[in-house]
Amino acid sequence: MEKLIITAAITGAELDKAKCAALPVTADEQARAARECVDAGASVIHLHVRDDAGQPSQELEHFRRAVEAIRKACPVMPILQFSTGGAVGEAIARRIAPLQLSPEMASFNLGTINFGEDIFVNTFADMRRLSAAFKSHGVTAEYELYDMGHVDNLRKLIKEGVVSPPYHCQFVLGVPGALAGEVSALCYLVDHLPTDASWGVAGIGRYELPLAVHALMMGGHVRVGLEDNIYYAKGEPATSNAQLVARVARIAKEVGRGVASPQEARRILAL
Ligand code: KMH
Ligand code: ZN
Repeated sequence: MEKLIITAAITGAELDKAKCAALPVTADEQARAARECVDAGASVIHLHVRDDAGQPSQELEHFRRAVEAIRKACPVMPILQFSTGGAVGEAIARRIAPLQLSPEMASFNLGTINFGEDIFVNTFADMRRLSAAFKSHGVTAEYELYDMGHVDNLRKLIKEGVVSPPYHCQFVLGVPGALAGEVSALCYLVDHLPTDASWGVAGIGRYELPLAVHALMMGGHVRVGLEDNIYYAKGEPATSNAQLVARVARIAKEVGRGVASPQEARRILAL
């Protein structure tokens, strides 16, 4: 089986320190978190950034300073995967903007969902616009799928020639308002992917650990981190992103699945 790529979603856009004391928010905190996650086995950092007030931002300068801090803190540079999802409600033009910095990867959301009490909007027009920006800045996409129909959306975009390989897919399961993180849902999604796609899974909240364990046995990759889940166990807050990464790396090693370094992940993802 291919080595396991662990992605750490370290910050997200929906949380703050009042909800999660361990959440890295400043560039320095994000750099420290990224370093600890790489040391624990992560090869990809899914990156949202914040402004000086700690609010979610898609501004280039805030991405720049986070990247700079991470570069300084990490002797082995992880793959940085910028978020083009941003915070719920953010306009598509602002979400696309960080692609101008040509990160190695960025997220590409494949459809509209309810997101708690809000709506996370990703129309086909948004996706076409996003794809054009990925192409013009030479950025590799990670496709985010939150619902069963999102595999059909991917197939439609492929058929229309809007997107082209590689198709790295992340199933983000358990968002309130979208598909729950049941193993049967994961199996459906895996079975319906284009044959040349690779996949990973990000279970939200209580789904994080069981989906991670299933994915690593099924040959998929895994995303964990405080963006997705703030608990280590029921009623026990996670103390850091690295704590969540280390557990997955430990389980992977126990079951004989090697964990990819950032360089190995670059090869696997054809970056
Ligand atoms: N913050 C969510 C509304 C992404 O990073 O691409 C969207 C999100 C997805 O986090
Ligand atoms: Zn995100």
